[in-house]
Amino acid sequence: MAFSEKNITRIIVKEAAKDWEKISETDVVVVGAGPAGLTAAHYLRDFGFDVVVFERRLSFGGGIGGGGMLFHKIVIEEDAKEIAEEFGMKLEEVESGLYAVDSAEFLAKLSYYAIESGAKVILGVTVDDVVFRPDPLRVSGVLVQWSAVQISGLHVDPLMIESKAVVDATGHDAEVISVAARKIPELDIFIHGEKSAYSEMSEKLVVEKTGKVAEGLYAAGMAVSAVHGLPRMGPIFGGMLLSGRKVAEQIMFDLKK
Ligand code: 48F
Repeated sequence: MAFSEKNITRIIVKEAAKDWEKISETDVVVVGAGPAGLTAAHYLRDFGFDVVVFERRLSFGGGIGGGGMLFHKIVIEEDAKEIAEEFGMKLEEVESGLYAVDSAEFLAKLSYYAIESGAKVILGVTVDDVVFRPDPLRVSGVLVQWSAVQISGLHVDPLMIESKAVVDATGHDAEVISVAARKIPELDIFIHGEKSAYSEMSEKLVVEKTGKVAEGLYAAGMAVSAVHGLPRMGPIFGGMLLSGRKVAEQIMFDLKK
């Protein structure tokens, strides 16, 4: 088989350009490939939407890989067992209603199922702003930049993506919603900021409060806690799975109307 370096370059540039052309207009942008974002991406694809996940880092999983203080286990509670099993996880019931999973297994299987369902995951890209339209006021996309460019501090204009819905699954800082709250005051979003830990309460509230924060803009996972001032919960992850599924269901309901 004959090929040279130019073939490798051409394939990479052409194929990546094809993807970017396609995702410049997509149904749903998910920001962050942590547990909430990956779960949301999987269910959104199941509901038939085109989904792109932008992840700042060059790896999946957000806070999963670190387990609990680097011990390689995470905990899932009974309510989320069904979702974890749908993702093929082997759950070990250690106490009544509490299951332990290896962080590597949790991370790999969530990532696998998000990709397998057809979500396009692009690593090394940071979302640093949103697109909006007045009349009716709504968020209608995101601005994206290579994370490497952001880190370098170079002034490079980003590219823009149009979408019907944006999911902030960026974790504890709710980065996308924070930017929207600051730059589009008409959206009337107030970021309360996360509280100290109360795990049981937090697991329940994070799911209850998951959903739309403005037209076209949704919160999932720990971004929900930041926006609504909920307590944190540490390395118990059932709420992240349930929140990811719930945001997908809400978007399906809103977009199919
Ligand atoms: O932080 P992260 O895991 O958020 P999550 O899905 O889950 C929280 C848990 O990991 C844990 C917890 C619950 O038990 O307390 O902390 O809510 O994943 C967020 C991902 O988003 C990426 C970030 O690198 C991480 O992988 N991210 C953050 N900001 C941006 C971003 C951004 N502006 N653009 C792209 N990716």
